[in-house]
Amino acid sequence: MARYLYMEEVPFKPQAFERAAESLESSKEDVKEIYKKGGLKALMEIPGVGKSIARHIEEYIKKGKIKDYENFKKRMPLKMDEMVRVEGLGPKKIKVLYKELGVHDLKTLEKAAKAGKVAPLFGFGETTEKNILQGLEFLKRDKGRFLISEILPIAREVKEKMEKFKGVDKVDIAGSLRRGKETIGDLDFLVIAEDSKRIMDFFVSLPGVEKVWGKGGTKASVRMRYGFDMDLRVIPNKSYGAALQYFTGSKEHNIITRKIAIEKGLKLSEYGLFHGSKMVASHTEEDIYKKLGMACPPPEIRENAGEVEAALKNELPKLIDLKYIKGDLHVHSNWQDTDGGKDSVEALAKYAISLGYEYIGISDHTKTLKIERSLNEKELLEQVEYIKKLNKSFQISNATFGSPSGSRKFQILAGCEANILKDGSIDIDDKVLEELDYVIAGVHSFLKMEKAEMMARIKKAMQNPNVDILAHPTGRVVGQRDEYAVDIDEILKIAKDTGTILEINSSSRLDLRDIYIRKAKNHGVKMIINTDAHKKEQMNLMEYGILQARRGWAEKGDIINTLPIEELLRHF
Ligand code: DGT
Ligand code: CA
Ligand code: CA
Repeated sequence: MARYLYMEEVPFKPQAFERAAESLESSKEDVKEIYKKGGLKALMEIPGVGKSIARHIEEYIKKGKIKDYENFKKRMPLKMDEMVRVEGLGPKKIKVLYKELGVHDLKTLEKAAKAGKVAPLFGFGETTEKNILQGLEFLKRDKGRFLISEILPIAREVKEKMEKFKGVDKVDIAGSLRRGKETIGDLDFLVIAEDSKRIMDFFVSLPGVEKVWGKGGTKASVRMRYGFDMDLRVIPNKSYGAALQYFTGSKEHNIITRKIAIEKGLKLSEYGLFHGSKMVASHTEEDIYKKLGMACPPPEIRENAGEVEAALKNELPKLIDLKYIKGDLHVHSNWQDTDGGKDSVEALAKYAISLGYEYIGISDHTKTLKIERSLNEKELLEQVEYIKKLNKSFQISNATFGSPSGSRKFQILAGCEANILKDGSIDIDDKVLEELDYVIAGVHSFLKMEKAEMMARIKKAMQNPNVDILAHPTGRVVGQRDEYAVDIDEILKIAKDTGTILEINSSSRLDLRDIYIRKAKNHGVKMIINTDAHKKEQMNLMEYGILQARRGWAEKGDIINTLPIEELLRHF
């Protein structure tokens, strides 16, 4: 709704709606319940919800729609939601496109841009037009796949609902989600249930199901209202392992495991591993792999990229796990944004403690970043002092952790996420950088440089002795934006030479791809898994960085935020 209001130039801020929406999304209690219990008054107690927004919520709960919103939409026939997905297009630009050219969806946008009508508009130009066309191409290529962090929470909810359903013994999510892929085509559920008809009826009537593609004896398929499909298969207990192995995939991994079975005079299918008509293994995945003469590869590496060879030699990697992570070093605080959108250093530290971490690093943006408010030298030094004091204060240092050498105190580290300027210099004075516990540097501007120029720029930054971590090294954002023109092999070489740590960014960037992580590991380049959280709950994104790292065969020793604080600090 905020986006539509923006278009209308209403006298109040659309941010008010965005804030309210965020607060509703992160609320543990269902808003309907809040309303049922306490009415309008209770709604107004939700942070960011005033009288007018509370009324809108009330109207929505009662009628399922909001009249003002419907009216806005009627007056503004714009497909805003799809248009803002084009990289670089925000409500302001979309408004100009609409007013000047009548552009109202991706189709009309493409037509206008291809006809060269966008460039002459005030505030647009050739570059913007080219970027819009590139953004459109990107959207087309990526169509039909969903970011893992959008899908996993919904998948878990569905799984839990089915697990609670009477007569259901077991539910698993197979397919690409089990393999932790960064994007997911569809969800594949496997269940063991007494009565397959009943669980299938339940499945096709789950909340969010928009369409039923099919429902047979043991298989059902639906479209969810978010746009993705879900398959359900009811599996007999005795072939569960075989089915899980088959439907986890990948297809390429399945092809090679079947080939190995054939070499042994066996036949592997989704029903089991057979010798002639005799089933020799099927109950668990481990049984099957064992009978094939190999260790069971973790789902994340089942891509036929060497895992089968390693499993046959019993040389599978011991993959990194969330439980080894001791802290998050890429977290933004309200020092860079006093608007109330972000959390205080204290709140972030407490949240980190609740996650079982031993340290957290605060890394606010620095001065030249225009999109977000950011810190200059003076403010950074103030923050260092502030964090020093906080570390001494009772509240946080109260948290201690068992370690071989006795108990340890939780610690907040003072860092920053500085900008790598066009010429490769850092936008903060080296004297100030030296005062920080660590420095993350990243490219945030001039993203479209030629490769040679971009590499010289990144190299110079990595060679700065004060730069410890290269943030989001390739700049890719899943589903939104391609990498900058970088040479990953060269980055790895520079990282090795300079001791720069590469970041696995767990947000929707996930730009250090699985193959790059594996290369880094093989080069002996150290990595760190960070969330880039802009509020405390986003520290939970760590899970996605872990999955990505696992897909890249990373082990505990490759990831520096598994280290206790003293050893971690030695890297900086
Ligand atoms: P997605 O949905 O595109 O993100 O990727 P997956 O891997 O979840 O693929 P999906 O849903 O088509 O199929 C689930 C699994 O079933 C897949 O990972 C392996 C297995 N599978 C599907 N089709 C074939 C096939 O033609 N041959 C073999 N060997 N396995 C298949
Ligand atoms: Ca799938
Ligand atoms: Ca599927």
